[in-house]
Amino acid sequence: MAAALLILLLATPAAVFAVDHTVGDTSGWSQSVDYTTWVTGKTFAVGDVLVFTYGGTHKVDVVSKSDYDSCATSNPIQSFGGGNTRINLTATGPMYFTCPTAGHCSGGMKLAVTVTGTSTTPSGTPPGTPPSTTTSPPPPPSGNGAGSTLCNTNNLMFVTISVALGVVFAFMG
Ligand SMILES: [Cu+2]
Repeated sequence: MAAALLILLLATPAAVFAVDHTVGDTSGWSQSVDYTTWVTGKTFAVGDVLVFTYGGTHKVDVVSKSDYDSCATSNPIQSFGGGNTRINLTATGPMYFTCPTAGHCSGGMKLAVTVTGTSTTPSGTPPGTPPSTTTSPPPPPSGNGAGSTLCNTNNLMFVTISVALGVVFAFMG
């Protein structure tokens, strides 16, 4: 089981290591959390998920910055209810959430996050660059006498013997 899991991890692209952020942690989406404090120090990346859990008196609205600032509730970009809402973060930039229940946003039930690019992708090494495996011999020189031909033959024999020894040692070890 552990080996299978390891293989799965190794074979899985980095995007799978997305993070579920439970908004407000154990307090959830409620009036008792300061979400400005909650987001401090957290990183929200494309591919991550915001998980809102809340009671029946609340909802989750995705709103514009101006509606976030003013707590306007009449024109949400998206509106969710039901107590369990998962917001997939699909684009970089700021996102704004409020609770549209009267008085809740102005009471602090509002959340602003800034989504960054995928943080799990290591930088510097572009994918798809094959390691340099130059095992093919150089092209034989044309009409350059027996010396170089003999040299090539010796090299080939040396490589063959080395590989054979390597296989033997591998089996012994
Ligand atoms: Cu509310």
